[in-house]
Amino acid sequence: EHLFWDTQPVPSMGSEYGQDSGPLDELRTVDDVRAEPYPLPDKFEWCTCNVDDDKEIDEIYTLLTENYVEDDDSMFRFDYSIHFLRWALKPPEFLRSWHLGVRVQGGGKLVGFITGIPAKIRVFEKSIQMAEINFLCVHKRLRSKRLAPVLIKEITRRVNRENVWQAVYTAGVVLPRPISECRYWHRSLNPKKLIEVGFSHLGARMTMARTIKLYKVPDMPQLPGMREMKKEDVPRVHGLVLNYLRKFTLHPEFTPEEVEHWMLPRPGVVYCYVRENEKGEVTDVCSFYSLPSSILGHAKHNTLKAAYSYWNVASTVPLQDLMYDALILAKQQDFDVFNALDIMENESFLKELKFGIGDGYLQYYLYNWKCPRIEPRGIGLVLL
Ligand code: YNC
Ligand code: MG
Repeated sequence: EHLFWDTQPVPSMGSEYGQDSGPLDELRTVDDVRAEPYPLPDKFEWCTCNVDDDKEIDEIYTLLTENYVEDDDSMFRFDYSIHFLRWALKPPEFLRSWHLGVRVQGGGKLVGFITGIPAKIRVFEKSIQMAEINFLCVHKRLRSKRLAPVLIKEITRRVNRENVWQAVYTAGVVLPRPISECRYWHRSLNPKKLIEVGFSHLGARMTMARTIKLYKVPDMPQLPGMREMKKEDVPRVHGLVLNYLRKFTLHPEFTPEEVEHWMLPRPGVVYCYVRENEKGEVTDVCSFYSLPSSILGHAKHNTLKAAYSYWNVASTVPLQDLMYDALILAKQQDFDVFNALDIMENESFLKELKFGIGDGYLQYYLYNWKCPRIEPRGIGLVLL
């Protein structure tokens, strides 16, 4: 049924593992890994993409903007910005060789892409150096030709050559075999536009005026001491995030440098706010990232501005109150919708803050690792 995935070190669909955790493949060394890239069909060649090069990042941006993930009805397609892609692909210790492209032979058009970034991930009681795999994309005109398995095998080879043997990834599709099945929830900030573009619908017995009133939020944060995160906050925010994430079965183990990279505000990319109390101590932090979607074939609107919930730690206030301020701050930044998964402790505020459940699922996967399944509330990892 899965001609490719059935050859890979992933659990088969029906399998359950009691308390068993560990690699699925036999242990190997870097010298056991083939030194040559996998062959591509004629007419194509591998390239290592340099995301610092303006021309190359433009090609990646164009490939993804025209060919990356769409919703089931092809109404929206992710539109990751160039600044976002550079941020996503250049964390501390990133490897250029893990930014893998496929071109038409002779340095021609970029038609395929997949990336890895390094991350230390804790799952159950074990800390593992992994690759986070993302941005798998094949040009629409080259679909269903089995290029994706070659991209996956080649990124795996490049990751293995760095002595890394496990990976984590998410996808909207079901493959062998999810460790967790999570759902997106959506909080309208600009309901009129969301209804106009078909993202949401006017509820039964609701008028537009009542709907706008229902989703209205205050102009200013409601908690005292909310402000943007600054560089000086990194050690304290690192402490808060590291300590908080420990309670989840699957979570990253960030260094201070990674917290600085992933959380310091970048306009148009990532937004992060802290609460500083009367004594000048930072006690709470919330963050979200900007991932717009192209609205396909709409006369009036081209872009849906979506904020995605990221790393949030409430230590002196209810998480719900912190996330209410996150909604207010996202509205200030002109986002149309605020999205959050049902992971971490998000269930504690989703209904109360008027999020509605989405239709899609997000499946979490590990490569070459067997372990018991994890409930969404045990997931402490957000991939971009
Ligand atoms: C997918 N999303 O099942 P079987 S998420 C993984 N992730 O294999 P072909 C996928 N595998 O079932 P197409 C997949 N989607 O026969 C499909 N597959 O065993 C499998 N879409 O290949 C599929 N981006 O080339 C089947 O299919 C085989 O031409 C079919 O290409 C697929 O980034 C794709 O949704 C997704 O661009 C590239 O449809 C294409 O359709 C496309 O004939 C729009 O492929 C964009 C899109 C996916 C976003 C993401 C995470 C990817 C994870 C990949 C797995 C990583 C494993 C770990 C590697 C490192 C290991 C170490 C250590
Ligand atoms: Mg293909």
